Amino acid sequence: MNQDLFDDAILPLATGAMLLRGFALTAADKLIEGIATVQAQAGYADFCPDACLVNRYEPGTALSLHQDKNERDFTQPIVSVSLGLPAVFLFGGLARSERPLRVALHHGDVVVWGGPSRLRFHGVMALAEGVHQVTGRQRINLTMRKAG
Ligand code: MD6
Ligand code: FE
Repeated sequence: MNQDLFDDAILPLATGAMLLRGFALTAADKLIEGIATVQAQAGYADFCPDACLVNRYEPGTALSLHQDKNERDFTQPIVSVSLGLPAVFLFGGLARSERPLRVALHHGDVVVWGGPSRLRFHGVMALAEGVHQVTGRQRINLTMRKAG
């Protein structure tokens, strides 16, 4: 692999936090297929101690600034995969008042935040209208974290 291209695809956001541009691109089709399969299986969450949340956004939908802090284990990072329509990710500080970075996320992008960044506030701005060739009129976000 071309090392320069590889380096360019890793964008640090803060200590312990980075954007891995396009890292899930080659797996995207299989992920979308897998999400559909898993969501058709009732009760799956009951057997999933290490949580993977699937969130779907339509144009106009936003996610306000929040911390992912319902888990018992903060030693492991959050891994977030974006699929479908682009979005502007808000990546803030440890206090809600800290002005967040605005990061454009596209199909196949992965954001990781852990260590000193694990409890940073983050959110998603209202999705712009659009149609994606794979997901249609939606963005799918996979959020993975160690739950218990
Ligand atoms: C995102 N998602 O959609 C970020 N957090 O890019 C989240 O921050 C998130 O989707 C907790 C639970 C579900 C989520
Ligand atoms: Fe979150």
